[in-house]
Amino acid sequence: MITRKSVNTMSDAEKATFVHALLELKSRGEYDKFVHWHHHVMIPTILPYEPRDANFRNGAHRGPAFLPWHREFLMQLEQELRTIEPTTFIPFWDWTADAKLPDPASAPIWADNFMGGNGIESDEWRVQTGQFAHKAGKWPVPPLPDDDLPGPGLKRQFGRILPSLPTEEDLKLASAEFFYDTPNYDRSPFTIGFRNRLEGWVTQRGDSRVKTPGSQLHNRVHLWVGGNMEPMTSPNDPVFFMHHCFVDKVWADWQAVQLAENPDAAPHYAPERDGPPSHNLGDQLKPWTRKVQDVISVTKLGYEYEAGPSGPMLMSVTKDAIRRRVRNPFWAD
Ligand SMILES: [Cu+2]
Repeated sequence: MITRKSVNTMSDAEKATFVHALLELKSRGEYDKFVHWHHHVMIPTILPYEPRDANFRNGAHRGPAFLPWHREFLMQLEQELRTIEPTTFIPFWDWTADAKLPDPASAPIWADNFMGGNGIESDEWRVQTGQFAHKAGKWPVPPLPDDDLPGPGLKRQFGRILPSLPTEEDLKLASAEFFYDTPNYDRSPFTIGFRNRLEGWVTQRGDSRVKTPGSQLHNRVHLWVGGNMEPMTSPNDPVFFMHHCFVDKVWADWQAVQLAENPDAAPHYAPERDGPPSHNLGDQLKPWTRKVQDVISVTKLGYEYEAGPSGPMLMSVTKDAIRRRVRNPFWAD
């Protein structure tokens, strides 16, 4: 069983091992296929009455398969990293913890011994510190599709597009959702469900309880980091995987709560069938072989999440609720 830890509880040795595995994978020419997989999954998977537009929905985003596709994607990377460093794992970046810091740029994830820090404007927003910095010469990244920033190298622009990371309070709006996803299984701000919330499409337009304008949760983190995290080639920034690892942990926590509270509604995924192609429970997670239904249980897949600060907090609230329900069958929250 692989235990994925928080970036904030990893030892320096574990960080060094993880960084080494990434750099080695890159030098072997095996990392860039992850960027291409993410980029090329832009296959439109639309229902007959929907617009013929790849941006409407694709096999990995803006629909129910967002979470299972990225779960498989993370496992594919982790498996390859472990052929280089057999004890390594993908750590999760709890951005709600960093949102509490006076300066999230000072968080451990951006330290010199890990992901390196923000970019600087005088150098086309290239990252200056750590092993992934352009000048360290170990992490080649092609130019962004941006005429104003024509040069290569890893780039970040913390807080420039959106000024803040999502908070614990923001995340609770997603964790409190009962349905995994609902028709039309899209990215409308009005589409109800855990997946659409966590992906970040339910904005103030769709729900007045949302505190900050603009993109939420998963999407907001891509935009807050900026630079290479903006386009569909976002795995060019290795922080992509730590971000998505936390998204996957939030899903795993939600699944555990749902299984405890509403076991009859398992597998807690929708649609089971007749939804957009590539997004149904029995559909294949392209370009790999596993199907959505094969990646529902993290335990069956052979990994678990270390109980980070957000885990027990979410669970303890819910455990109380479960206890109340078990004791009193007529209880309603
Ligand atoms: Cu993402």
